[in-house]
Amino acid sequence: MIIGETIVARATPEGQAAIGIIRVSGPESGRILGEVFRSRHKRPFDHPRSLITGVMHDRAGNPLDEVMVAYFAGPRSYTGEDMVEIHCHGGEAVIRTLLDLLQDHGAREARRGEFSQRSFENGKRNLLSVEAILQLIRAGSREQVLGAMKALGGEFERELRELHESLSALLARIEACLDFSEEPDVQALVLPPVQEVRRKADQIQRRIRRSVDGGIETVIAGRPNVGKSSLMNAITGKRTSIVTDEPGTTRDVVRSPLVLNGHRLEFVDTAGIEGEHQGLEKKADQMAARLAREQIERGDLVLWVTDRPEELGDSPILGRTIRVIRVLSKCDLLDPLTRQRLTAEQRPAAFVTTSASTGEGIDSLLHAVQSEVERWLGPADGIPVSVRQARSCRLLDQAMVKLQESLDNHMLELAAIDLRDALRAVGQLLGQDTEPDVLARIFDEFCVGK
Ligand SMILES: Nc1nc2c(ncn2[C@@H]2O[C@H](COP(=O)(O)OP(=O)(O)OP(=O)(O)O)[C@@H](O)[C@H]2O)c(=O)[nH]1
Ligand SMILES: [Mg+2]
Repeated sequence: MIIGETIVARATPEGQAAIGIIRVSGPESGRILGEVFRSRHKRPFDHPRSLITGVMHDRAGNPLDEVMVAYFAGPRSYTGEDMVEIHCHGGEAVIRTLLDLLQDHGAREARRGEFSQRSFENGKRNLLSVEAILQLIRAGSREQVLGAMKALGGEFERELRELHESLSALLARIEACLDFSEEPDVQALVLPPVQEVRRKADQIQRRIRRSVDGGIETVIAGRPNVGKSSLMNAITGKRTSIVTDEPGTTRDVVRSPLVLNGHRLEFVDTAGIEGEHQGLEKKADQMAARLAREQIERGDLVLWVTDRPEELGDSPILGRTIRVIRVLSKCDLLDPLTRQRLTAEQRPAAFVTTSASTGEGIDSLLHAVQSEVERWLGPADGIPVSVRQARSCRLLDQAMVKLQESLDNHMLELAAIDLRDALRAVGQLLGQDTEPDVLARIFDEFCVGK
């Protein structure tokens, strides 16, 4: 990246809107603004960080739009450089014309995430807060907004720095003990700080929310005609999927979104599948079954539906699927004796009994889905971590487990190695010494203009 260049991009999305915002950043921002903007009242440079009304002009003096501009003198700006924000009318042609004008006067079109990258490289933001901004923009629910704001507010960073300090202190203590490891009270000496780092590391692990791209795919699967589509409609409260009494009704994959306690889910209704040797006659049926299997493999969570209690233990095709909730459907059709037996047998969370016809059990099913998602990803308003950060969290977790083992076995040398691993993981989470290609990947996920 060449810091000397002045960059320009729209900050608002394409399409018509009341206003559009264009951002300019770099040393030439002020010069360019002076050339294209005229105001009858004030000069933006005399009133930095305030909105000034005026008109944009091309080189020939033609007025192009009435706008409001704000001038930010570096380093007091988002990027840390001189910046201009232009609030223009939100028409495509207006914005395009102004972008061309600004480029004509020497600005270059910004790459994705370039504004944030400059803010990072100029020391305005660290990697954690840059990534928190990305999570905030992507948040799909109020809870996720709250979670991203916790990270942006520095809460996560503070906890990580505390853990980093405790780990370093413990390492120093263990290294000091290494020469005396024969002495019986060495263990007692390191035990309290070990408990403290464990507590801090656990707290961090508990409070984070791992991210998945898009909604959490929750696939509804089972044999034909067990009531999958009816269940999908009952869950989402919409008639997205066709229901008939004939097996083989659903062929295409039908999707319906739902926000569940702050988690963005995408329910996916699939065609029925039989065991491996099903004799499907029609090509369309065969293709539908293949599509369903692919969905099951790809899904984040599978609701395996059956209408026969004796089949609750079966899972013919769930080989590699990790997260499965078993659902007994059509429970309104069960005879009272079977119902009684099932209630008596039912271990908590082993399966959920539902009826799409009466609505029974739908809430319990949603509860089970929520618990499963939170067990996997953490709470919806937890501090969001990127895939990169999630990897570091896993390393931290592994290092803490090994640390405990090494200490249990009185191997202080090994414990020191584990502590260094843990420190490295926390350092990665804090964005210290991040490789350039990792940085490039992070900023590439942003939109242009951010
Ligand atoms: N009594 C009762 N009938 C149900 C219930 N849920 C579904 N059914 C009936 O079961 C039949 C099949 O329902 P669907 O929802 O189409 O089942 P499906 O699993 O999607 O079927 P395919 O797409 O063909 O695999 C229909 O006649 C539904 O009315 C229920 O909870 N109780
Ligand atoms: Mg169906």
